[in-house]
This record gives sequence, C-alpha cells and structure tokens, in this order.
Amino acid sequence: MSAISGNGHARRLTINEDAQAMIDVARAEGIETVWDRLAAQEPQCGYCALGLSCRNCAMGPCRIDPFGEGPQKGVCGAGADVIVARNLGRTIAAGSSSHSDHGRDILEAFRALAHGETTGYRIADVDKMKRLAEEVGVATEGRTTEEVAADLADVLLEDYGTRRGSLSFVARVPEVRRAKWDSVGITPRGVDRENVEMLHRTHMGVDNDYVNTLLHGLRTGLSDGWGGSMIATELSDVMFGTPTPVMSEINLGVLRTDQVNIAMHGHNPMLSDVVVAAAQDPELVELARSFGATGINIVGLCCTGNELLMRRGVPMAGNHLMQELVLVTGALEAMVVDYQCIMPSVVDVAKCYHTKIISTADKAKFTGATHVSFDPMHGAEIARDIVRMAVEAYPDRNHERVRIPVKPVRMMGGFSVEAILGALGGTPKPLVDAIAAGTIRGAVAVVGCNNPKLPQDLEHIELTRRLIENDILVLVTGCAAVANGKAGQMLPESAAMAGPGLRSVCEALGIPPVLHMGSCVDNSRIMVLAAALADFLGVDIDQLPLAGAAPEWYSEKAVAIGAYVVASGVTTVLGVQPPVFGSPHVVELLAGGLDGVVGAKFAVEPDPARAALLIRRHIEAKREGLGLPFVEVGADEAADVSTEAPLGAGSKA
Ligand code: SF4
Ligand code: MSK
Repeated sequence: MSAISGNGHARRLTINEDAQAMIDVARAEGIETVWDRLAAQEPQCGYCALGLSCRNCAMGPCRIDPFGEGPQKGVCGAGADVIVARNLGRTIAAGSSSHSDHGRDILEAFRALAHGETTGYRIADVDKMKRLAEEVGVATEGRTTEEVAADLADVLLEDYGTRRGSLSFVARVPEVRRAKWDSVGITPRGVDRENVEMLHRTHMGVDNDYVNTLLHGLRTGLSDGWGGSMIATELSDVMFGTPTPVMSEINLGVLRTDQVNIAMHGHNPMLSDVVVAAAQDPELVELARSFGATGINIVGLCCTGNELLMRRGVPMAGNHLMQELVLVTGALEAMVVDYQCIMPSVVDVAKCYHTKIISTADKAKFTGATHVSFDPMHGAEIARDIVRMAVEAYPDRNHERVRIPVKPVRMMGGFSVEAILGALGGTPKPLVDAIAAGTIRGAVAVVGCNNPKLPQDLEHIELTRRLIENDILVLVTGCAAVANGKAGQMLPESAAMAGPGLRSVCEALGIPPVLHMGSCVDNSRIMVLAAALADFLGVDIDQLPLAGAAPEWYSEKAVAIGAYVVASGVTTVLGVQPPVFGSPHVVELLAGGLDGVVGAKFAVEPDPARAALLIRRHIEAKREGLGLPFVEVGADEAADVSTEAPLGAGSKA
C-alpha cells in the first residue's frame, strides 16, 4: 500500500498532469512507486549523504563524524577529505564506465556491420562515416564503405586501450584547452585506462591526496565526454542517421487504446532501432489485427526514447519517473529494456497488469522478467521475436483497466550539431554574431534526470523558462529534454516564450528556443558545439558565455557528465546536492579552486529562480570578459525570485 497519503499529494510529487493521474491510480490500487519507497527510506543516512562513509575495505565500514565528536579517521587513517574524494572518484568512474561501455557496444556492432556480420543494420550516414574516418587518419580514397568502416572501428577500439597518447576526439578540443589539460595532467588517455586507474587509486592505501584524486576524477570524466560518450554518439549517427529537425509527440497520451503498445526503455539505440523496423513488418501488423488491434505503436522512455525521437520522430511516453507510471496505464503490452536507469521495480509493477517486461542485454538481467538475449548479428530476427511476444500479449489486456489520462503534446527534436550548423548556413558565424550583438546572451545546457526528492520536472521547466525569457538559448538532452517537451517548450511557436532577441532568432530560423540535442551520451554533441564556437572565435571554451545545469540529476552518469563539462571549461549548476559536503576542502575545490585550474567550477542551487540568476550573472561576466556588451544582473532581482508560483509563466528571473 502506498506510504504517501493526503489530499493533493500527487501534485506535490510532479508538475505533470499525466503523472499526477497515474500516481492517484497507483495509490488507489495499492501499487508501490518510487515515491513510496523514498518515503520508506527516510531519514536517509546522513553520513552517506555527506560522503563520509567508506566501505572500500574489510577493516571497515567506517564513517567520519561531521560534528567532530566521534571518529575523525577511518580504521586505515583516511580522513574526511580522502574519503569524500574517493567516493566521488568512484562515482565518476561508474558513470563514465556506463556511458563508455554503451559506446563500446555500439562500436562492436559497427565493426561487425563493417565485416558484414549483422542483420538489420546499415551505414545510414556514409558521409559522416567518411568524415570521421578522415578525422582519425583512416584513408577513404578509392576504398569501399565497408573497408573504411572496418578501419575506423579499429582506430576507435584502440581508444578504449592505451596505445596512443590521448583519445582520438581530443583533437577536437581547442589547442589552448588541451595545453591546459596537459599542464595539469588530465588529458584523457584510454577510456578503460582512466576508469581502471580510478578504481586503483581509490583502493585503500593508494591515492591519499584528495586534490590528486579529484584531478583524476576530471580526467576520468573527460574519457567519457570526449571518449566513450562521443564514440557512442558519432557511431549511432553513422548507423542510424544523423538527426535533423523532426516533429513528434510526448507524454502518456502517446499510448493508443486501440493498438499494441510497446515501450522501449533504456539507452542503446541498437535494439530499439530494429524493434521500430520490426513493428512495421506486415506479418506482425496482420497478427496484431487478428487480435483486434489496429496496429503496433512503439513509444520511447528515457534515453533510448530520445534516440528514437531524435532520428525517427518516434513518440515519447516520458522520462525517468514515468517508467512505473506508464505501466499503470494498463495499456502496455511490453516494456522492452536494454540498460541504465531501468528501475528493478518495473517487474513488480508489471505483474499487476498483462504487461511483459522483456530484458535484452545479457549484462542487464531482471529477475522476474522475460529475457531475450540480444545479439546484433541477428538483430532483425530477434527484434521480430520481441515484437511478436508483445503482440501476443494483446488478447490478455483488460480494456477496462486502460487509463490514458491526457492528450499528447507536440514537440520538435533532432538538433544534432550538423543540423544546428545546417540551419545557420553551415557555419557558427550567425550564432556567434547574435551572441556578439547581445541578441542571444549565451547558451546553457540543461541536462540530466528526474529525482523523486524534487517535484518531477519543476526545476527543469522553471529554470529553462527563466533562461529563455532572458534571451539565453537552452540546449537540452536526456530527461531534461523530455521535461521541456511535455511542457510545450520545444515547438517553433514556443519562441513566443523567449525574450525579444532569442525570439527573433528562433522565428527567423523556425526553431524552438529549447533545442533537443539527444540522449545523455549526446551531451558530447554539446561539447563539440562548444569547441566549434571557441575555435571560430579563437578563444578557449571557458571564455564563452556558456553554462551547464543538471537541476534534477540522480545518476552516476550525471556526475561523470558534470566532471567532463566542468573540465572542458563550462561552469555547471546542480540542483541536487552531491555527497561531498562532509569535506569543506573538497567543496572549496569543486566550487572555487577548480576555476583557477580549468576555468570553470560547480555550484549547487536547488531553487531554479536563483539558479537562473546565478547563470545569468555568470554569462554576463563571460560576455564582459570577451569585450561584448554586457548587463549587470542586479542584486535587486534576487529579492524578486521565488518558486512560490511553480511555473512562473511570464515572470523574469
Ligand atoms: Fe575504513 Fe579505510 Fe577501509 Fe575505508 S579504506 S573502509 S576508511 S579502513
Ligand atoms: S535516462 S541518466 S535519468 S537523463 Fe538517460 Fe534520464 Fe538521467 Fe537516466
């Protein structure tokens, strides 16, 4: 039974009407959700929340008393600084490894494709593949596509090891930044190397200097951002197509009462892309019809949904905190999962309905789910088997329990770097000119997850709205993108929500003021765009009027992203406090000292209005540094900010 009670409780948990309706249904039917489990966990461990607990060895577990009355050292002698830094380092390594292993899976499939060993895949963007090959030194003249692809795959596979001095895509980084990285010893070498080295350093008795550990944390993050994630993004574009602007629909309203509904959840487009193709197989569509359905409806969830939306316009059911609620609609025949951000609880919720949970990655099994081992060598056949299983579940649907609470909202996605530059006429110059003139003040990447500790999507929406109202272009990925889509902020006509400068640019180009750049690995696209702008201007990335924000982050991957974004020179504001506050020294380094090392730092600001203010001040300071017209973002505005009116339409931060 639900642990949360009281009238209107759903409205305190999420700003979205579809989620509120489904939370109420779950509560009425005694179905436990993420919010119930969070309530049951409270109060959560204070030592862990501060980063002050360690279980890295069997002399422990140990904890440090933050009030100075209890133990100040672990059994080995590690104090607060070392323990907090080690914990953060391991978190970065876990996040970086997750993205990078995803990248390796794509890369191995790409290599198999190049050797003619897969079914259901093709090289969709041959031009991009050739550009990448030339970029990393693979000859393309007079060679077949497959020969070039095979060599490109081998070069990128080497990026996972240590055979060259630095990763291939580090060459994309402005020279001045690379020199900075070299001078502090954080240029990323092999992807695996940095992650393994972080695990080594954080073993008992290895790296016992918190500054040294955290610098390697930046390097580990960089191996993700300019390595594993970038490889995932680039090769996904090659295999599935480089996104171009596309219209789609979003929220639980994308489910169909009259069709077989299949939700694709996770991160890797390798599976979801072939499932989309299989859903159009005439034989399977006919099978669905024979059961009384009018067709097969594929919808996305989280980042695999973003991959499908960006390239195919596949409708999106929701972000992280919707994964249980989409099951509560009673309208899903199958939730097909690959890996990352998939709550084990979906198996339990699905048991209340006819829905099949189909796991597909051998490295990500779910007890109680149906496992279909996915192998790209037989991608097309396996995808058809999966779709067939979903179709065959349709007769078991209880139509009286189907509740689809809202109509879908329209949205536009598909803003790869190539698409953005294409819209600008093939060069960053119009964007640079607009920034220089002050028509656009700067750009902010608003990225990351949902976290049940915050009202779902409130921070994403409120922060983004305050930024675009003040002529700041917002780039979104992951669950932040889904939040903005649901709120109707990603339509060309939502340019009307922007300040006059940004509005005029968006209207001229026919684009929204909030640009969907993809899934969480696709934050690499934002790095590429930042590097292109810096190169165009002949400056370092940290001089640009840019910022990052992760208002509702929860995952280790988000910490890795934060590490590489800051190490790349982009100051980042977090909406959820990371577990580092047990060490004032670590906090001082992350929120202050790093600025002197990489020209960027972290801030934590849970109030989106204050976060917007902080970011605007930062952007205006960067403008001043570049000699561009700037405005003082006054202290008087601080008194004006409030989150009392959650969505604050029309209010200025
Ligand atoms: Fe305790 Fe040190 Fe072992 Fe950590 S590494 S559990 S602080 S003894
Ligand atoms: S899915 S990492 S909750 S963005 Fe990429 Fe969303 Fe965060 Fe997962």
